[in-house]
Amino acid sequence: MAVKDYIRDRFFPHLWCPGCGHGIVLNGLLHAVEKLGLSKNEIVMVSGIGCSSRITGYVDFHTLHTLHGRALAFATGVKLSRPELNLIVPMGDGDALAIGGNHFIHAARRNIDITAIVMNNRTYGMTGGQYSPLSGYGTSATTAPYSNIDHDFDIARLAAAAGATFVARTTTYHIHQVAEFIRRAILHEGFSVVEIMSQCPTYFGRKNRVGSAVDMMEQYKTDTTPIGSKAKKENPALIERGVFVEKELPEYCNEYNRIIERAMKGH
Ligand SMILES: Cc1ncc(C[n+]2csc(CCOP(=O)(O)OP(=O)(O)O)c2C)c(N)n1
Ligand code: SF4
Repeated sequence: MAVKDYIRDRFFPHLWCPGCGHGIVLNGLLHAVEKLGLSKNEIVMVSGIGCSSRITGYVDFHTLHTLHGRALAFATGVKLSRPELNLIVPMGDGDALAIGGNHFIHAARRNIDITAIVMNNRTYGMTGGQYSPLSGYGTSATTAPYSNIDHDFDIARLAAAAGATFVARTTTYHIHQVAEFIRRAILHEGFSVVEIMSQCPTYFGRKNRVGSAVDMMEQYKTDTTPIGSKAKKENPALIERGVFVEKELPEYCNEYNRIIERAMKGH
């Protein structure tokens, strides 16, 4: 199947602003799925609410557009009832880590076989540029006109600490890595997290005067470095890109089936 066969033509043109990074993530996702040769019926994509969550409307898989912050809870239900399907959950940083933060931690802890894609634009794009937990100290937002006093945190480290068995990070500038990490995350059996730094020129970009979408992507190039690089040692402020965790641990649906079998046998 070709990449375009996975798209729902009827929902185009898309609603993202010119220069939004989320379309690049969609591109990477489609290439990952095409490379894996998955049939549309083998994929269930579940999303919450946000500009990022709109991805679900544009792909011709089984799709569920649910509640803000609750996509992983819905996806957990789907996966437990149909473990043979591939569950993909695209989320914004607000969706995944503000209102949905607890679901994120516990899905990781359970190691349920779901691919979580976190599109980190450091803002609530859909609702007009309020600050999110990932905005960072000293940034400006609609709700922080005199600068944000909340600190951010590292999504990849949180995911790893909570128990995710595949954790990777890249940016929309590194489009080949976007497709490759999503492909590996889908193949991985267990909870996988791919954080993709994805620019919101309309709100984060404008409020923080960081230039155009192209400028923001240039910054993804200059502000990031491969994991463990020499550059990171010289400049600790650089953000690391790459695969942080890739390990095998018992997967939740398999474990659950094992418990059901034991219960049926009565011991
Ligand atoms: C329960 C609930 N609370 C709040 C909202 C309003 N809301 C919709 S999207 C959103 C945040 C979107 O930000 P993010 O998840 O980071 O995605 P982005 O739009 O930046 O891609 C909020 C607060 C909602 N729809 N439902
Ligand atoms: S508001 Fe930001 S995140 Fe939403 S579509 Fe526009 S650029 Fe993208």
